[in-house]
Amino acid sequence: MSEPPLPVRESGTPSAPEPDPRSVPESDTHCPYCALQCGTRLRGARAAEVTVRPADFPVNRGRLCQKGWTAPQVLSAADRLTRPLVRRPDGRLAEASWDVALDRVAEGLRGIRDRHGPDGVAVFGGGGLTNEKAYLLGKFARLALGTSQIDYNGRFCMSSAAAAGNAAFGLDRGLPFPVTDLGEAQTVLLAGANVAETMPPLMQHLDQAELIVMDPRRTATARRAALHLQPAPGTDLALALGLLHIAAVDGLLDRDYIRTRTRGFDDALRRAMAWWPERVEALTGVPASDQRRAVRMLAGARNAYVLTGRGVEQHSTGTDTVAGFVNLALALGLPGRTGSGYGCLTGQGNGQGGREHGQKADQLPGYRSITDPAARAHVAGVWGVTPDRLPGPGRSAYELLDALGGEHGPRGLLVFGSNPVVSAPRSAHLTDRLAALDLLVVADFVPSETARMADVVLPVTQWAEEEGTLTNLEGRVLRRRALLSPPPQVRSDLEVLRDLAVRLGEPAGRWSADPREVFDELRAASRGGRADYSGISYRRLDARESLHWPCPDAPGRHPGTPRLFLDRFAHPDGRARFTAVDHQGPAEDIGPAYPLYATTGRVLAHYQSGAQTRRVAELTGAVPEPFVEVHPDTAVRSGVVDGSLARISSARGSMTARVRVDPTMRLDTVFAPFHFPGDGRANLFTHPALDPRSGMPEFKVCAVRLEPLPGATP
Ligand SMILES: Nc1nc2c(c(=O)[nH]1)N[C@H]1C(S)=C(S)[C@@H](COP(=O)(O)OP(=O)(O)OC[C@H]3O[C@@H](n4cnc5c(=O)[nH]c(N)nc54)[C@H](O)[C@@H]3O)O[C@H]1N2
Ligand SMILES: Nc1nc2c(c(=O)[nH]1)N[C@H]1C(S)=C(S)[C@@H](COP(=O)(O)OP(=O)(O)OC[C@H]3O[C@@H](n4cnc5c(=O)[nH]c(N)nc54)[C@H](O)[C@@H]3O)O[C@H]1N2
Ligand code: SF4
Ligand SMILES: [Mo]
Repeated sequence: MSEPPLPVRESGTPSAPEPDPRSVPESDTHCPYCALQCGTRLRGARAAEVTVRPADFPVNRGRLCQKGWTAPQVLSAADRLTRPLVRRPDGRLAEASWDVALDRVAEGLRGIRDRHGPDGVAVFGGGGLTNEKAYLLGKFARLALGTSQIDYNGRFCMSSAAAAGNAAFGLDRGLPFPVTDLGEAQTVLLAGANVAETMPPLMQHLDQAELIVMDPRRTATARRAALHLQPAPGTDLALALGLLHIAAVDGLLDRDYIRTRTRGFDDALRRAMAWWPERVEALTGVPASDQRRAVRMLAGARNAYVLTGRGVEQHSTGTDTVAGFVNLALALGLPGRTGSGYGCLTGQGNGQGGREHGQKADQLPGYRSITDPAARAHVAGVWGVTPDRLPGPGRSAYELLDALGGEHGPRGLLVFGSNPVVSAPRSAHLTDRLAALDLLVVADFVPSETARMADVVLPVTQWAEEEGTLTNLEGRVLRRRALLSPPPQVRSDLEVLRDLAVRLGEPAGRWSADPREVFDELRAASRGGRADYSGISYRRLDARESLHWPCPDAPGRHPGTPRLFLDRFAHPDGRARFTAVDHQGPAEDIGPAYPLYATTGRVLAHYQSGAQTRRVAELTGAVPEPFVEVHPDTAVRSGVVDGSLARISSARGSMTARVRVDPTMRLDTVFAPFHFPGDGRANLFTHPALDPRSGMPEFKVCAVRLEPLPGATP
């Protein structure tokens, strides 16, 4: 797929006069990247001069990772989008005025709607959007477009843990406790999480604990562990069942807790009893003695936590697998106790808030269900419409992308805050789907691989140029504060949505683009919902109050809820639920044609699709190109050598990557990061099988073949 060249900008941003050093602006805000949302203090009068240092914030306590330190460089990226771009008849993207660009979008959307009905247009959002943006995007889809077809990249992220958390606890908040509580732990099980690379400042909260790390690779995190369990990809549920089995047989269950605080234990245990240690060892490769040691470490600790990451969640059996780990935690009496617990390590900057305010296909703000008549009536009331104006649930993310441009699928797509050309599974197919659209609109601040395919590209503000709120992995609501004003021709996502809504015939009074006003509307929409923000205000956040939702607008000032479930779980009877789950293999197994498991994930230096971090010299210097980790013996068998280029192929497609031989890899498994574009996309080979309960794709396991790149010199 050739990408049309981008226009050369005619003139740079006019340079401002030299700032007076005594009046250099400063701003306390948070990192633009991951869900840890490290507190930062920015300083600088111009984009190219912004410096960052850690602010006084309990989550990162004086630390940042390499991405956080270099984040300001994206503000002045050489190819930063500073003017709207519209595709011309000759196929080239050319600069245009906002009026021309927005008219083209509105006209295109209206035309598709006339021909195909409101579900002919779709919206794809992101977990990096502020709460205000996520909220307004959901409202825009339902009201201004009238479409049910909205979903977002969080579906690819923590949706399995969310589904399992809702089922077990009656509520989904990634960590139901502040990260500082982890400092009390004696033992922490990290199941499929590589926090030393994905959330480095979190490691300081784990310094006191003995870590058990469950990962097919010997990661930086695994190297810090007291015990590293190295299962084959996609076998975690068997391992979780095996650990529960051992706890039961060895008399390590918390019987009192199980009796008084949970339901459904017997059925769950019955399944686990079929997974004795030797059977688990045969399937997973984890020695029975290590399984026993893990259970003793967890059950014998005064305080212990079980934390899951994408490694166990991004599977077509992800929800059941998380349930297996929740069952283990419940059987040991951990959740809902001070100093112990279960949590999912949410990933994106606003991965938590982004899943609460209505950009999900089945959801209305406040973590409400779009099929619940009372929820519809409440939200319609806040929006000033009758409930019958709200569409029903739409397709989940991959199903939505897969349907684009097809006979019954949407013909137009608006993308805010995602780069699915790189990050969605089976990306060659996805690129075809995007190319089949009548209208693709992308709002971004850099020409991402997805933006390069668009008919209209809308240049938007970046984190240091905007106000808003995000909710971090602990459910703590944080203020993003502007340091700089944006480049002159750049608008905020909120302004873009308002301008489009008005062009589509919505009354202007219904669409504020002021973040504070949008937040106040979000508060009202969330009032009484599961994620209740009604007691949170910019004023309280700016007074440096630490506020975790739920925080209802109660008489007096609700202090927020840093710790959930201490008295009761969120089900009506106050009890947590075990789920009776059993192991199932991955959607695709290895065989003669594709003899190796491939798994995918992250490296410290890059973020997600790399759209931002591949524009930072220091980060591309650290990891310049795609690579594949492989055991030396497997490399020999595959005919590839360290440092050469190889092809990793599945039944869906091939990725090209530089070979990194690593003797700590399993013989049957290779690993590739998904941060790179073009032929280096790991998602060219990943499997799009979806978890039936969460819609999560099988990013973490499929069958591949490794071979030398034809024509490349070894
Ligand atoms: N540097 C960096 N940090 C990030 C991000 C980033 O892109 N870059 N993204 C943020 C986001 S959105 C997220 S979701 C988080 C993700 O944070 P993590 O979940 O820590 O990240 P991953 O690397 O996707 O997966 C973690 C580990 O799972 C292992 N794994 C693969 N398959 C399996 C399996 O079948 N079983 C088990 N047990 N483990 C398996 C991988 O080897 C990998 O080391 O990181 C956040 N932080
Ligand atoms: N193979 C494989 N694939 C994966 C994963 C994996 O582990 N393996 N992990 C999955 C996970 S966990 C995730 S979270 C996804 C993430 O994948 P993506 O959704 O592609 O995430 P990003 O690369 O962060 O893309 C965000 C895009 O939006 C832009 N952007 C950032 N902030 C804003 C904003 O406020 N407004 C607008 N308009 N644009 C903004 C950025 O410049 C960037 O182009 O990838 C998934 N894909
Ligand atoms: S750990 Fe996450 S929030 Fe903290 S500096 Fe790194 S990317 Fe930013
Ligand atoms: Mo994620």
